[in-house]
Amino acid sequence: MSISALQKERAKYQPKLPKSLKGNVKLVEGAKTESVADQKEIAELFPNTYGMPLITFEAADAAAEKQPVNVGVILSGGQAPGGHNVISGIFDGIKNIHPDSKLYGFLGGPGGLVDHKYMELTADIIDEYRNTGGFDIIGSGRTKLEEEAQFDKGLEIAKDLSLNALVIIGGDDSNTNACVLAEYYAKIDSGVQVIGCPKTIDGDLKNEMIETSFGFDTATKVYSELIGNIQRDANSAKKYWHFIKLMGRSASHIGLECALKTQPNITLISEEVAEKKQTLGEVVDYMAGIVANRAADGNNFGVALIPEGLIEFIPEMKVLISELNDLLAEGTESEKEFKMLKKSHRNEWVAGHLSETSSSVFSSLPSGIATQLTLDRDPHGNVQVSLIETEKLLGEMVKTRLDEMKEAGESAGKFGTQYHFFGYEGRCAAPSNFDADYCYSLGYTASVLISEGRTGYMASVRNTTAPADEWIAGGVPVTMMMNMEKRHGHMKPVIQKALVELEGAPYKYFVSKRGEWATGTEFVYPGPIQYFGPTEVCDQTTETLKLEQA
Ligand code: FBP
Repeated sequence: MSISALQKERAKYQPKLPKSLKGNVKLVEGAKTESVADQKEIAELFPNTYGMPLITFEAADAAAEKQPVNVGVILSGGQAPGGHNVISGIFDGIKNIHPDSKLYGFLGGPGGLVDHKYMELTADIIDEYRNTGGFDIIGSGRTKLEEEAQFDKGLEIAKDLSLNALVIIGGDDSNTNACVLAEYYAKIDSGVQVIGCPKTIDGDLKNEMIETSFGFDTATKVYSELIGNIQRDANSAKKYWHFIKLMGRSASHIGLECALKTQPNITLISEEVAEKKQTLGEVVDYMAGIVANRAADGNNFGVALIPEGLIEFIPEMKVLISELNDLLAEGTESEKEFKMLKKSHRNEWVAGHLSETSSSVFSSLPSGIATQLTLDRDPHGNVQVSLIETEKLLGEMVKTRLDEMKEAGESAGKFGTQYHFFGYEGRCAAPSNFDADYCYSLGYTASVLISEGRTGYMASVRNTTAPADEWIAGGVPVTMMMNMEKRHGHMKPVIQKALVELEGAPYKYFVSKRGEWATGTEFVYPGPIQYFGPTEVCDQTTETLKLEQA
């Protein structure tokens, strides 16, 4: 396989570990834990894994002799930079426990466990993937491990391979399922432990004990580089407004972090829109106001960041989407009627079959977007919100608003747009030093939790704005992060998703600055991720973490 010069050099990088993991390690039990909410229900659902103590690892003088451990690892869900380093951390960790330990990778995500598709990860294979982006070492997938039948199939292969433990590297849903699996394996006394690792570029798997999910640092650095480059282009040509949609299924952490790094003119935060119950029209008015103000100063250019999940946070759009899901549900009489219509008559028909409010929202949308809402559905028949080109929707609506303002003599500027979507280009980048170190430490921590016989824990590495040496490694019971939420009509125990906190320091700092960034041109150009060079350039963590831990 030919590799780039950077990859060759980067392979030599030795990720940093917390001091406590470098030699012999001792486990220190902390306080017993409770779930964040719904304690009674969660305790009843997880009798074997509820209430376990927090764990931290500390350096020890001597270590007891350990037996080899066999571990199976699974990558679950969307790619995030650093996954390969979690795996190399597990590998080095279990080899340090005993050279005869073995690591197996299940192929293509959780489905690999159920279908018994796996490979042994030997030293040669691991070495090829150290410090690289991507999940291609074993692949990932979105099969949900939810059914006991799947757990039993998994146990068959775990027994065949004499596995002591499974490590599931995933987001909130995958770790919720990891916890259910841990509970089931404990209940039936299977002897197989389950450990989770916090992954997702979205940054929404975090709490008191999990400071950040891995991949967020690198992905936001990649997007911020690109945003900075576009800002410089905008400030050079002075003729375009760039509307940039940023990945992140639900929460706006990515948009907020990129805004803190690059200081664009407009950044929408979905959580704020929901809190203020803003209408689509109000969001458009806010954006058009900034465009018009800049135009009045002779600045017919700018950059706007739009979070991918925005649409579902606008209350009236949420209602509209839900009405469309019902109206056009597969197999219903109304869907059949809709399909019989000429394409040119469909939007009018839909508007006539919605509630008064939804009908007026639907009719206010640019016709291409309205059509998209009625056509693109997922396998369950729901509108595919992630496919909606929100950046174009807002760009077109801002243009219409500005035309109205022009007619009323309220604005005289020009408004030329360019549209972008940044998502996939950040998910498999070579991990930053932070993610390379953090992921390797998470994997190594998982191996120690396994050798200590723990199950139902998530590997945790804290104090991450300090140098890696001072990071605190340990484990957090997954049940501690859970609450009960309604999913598909039923109450289920799930890990609480972390949205942007409107009382949090990163958001408050952003609010204190966004006025200046809107009118002035205060762009910051972060440039590409640096892997070699001065520590203040290479080892910076996210602005979000810095502000949260200040
Ligand atoms: P995870 O939550 O699984 O980490 O995935 C995050 C994400 O990258 C979202 O930001 C995005 O909406 C989604 O995955 C895209 O999914 P897909 O890779 O299936 O297109």
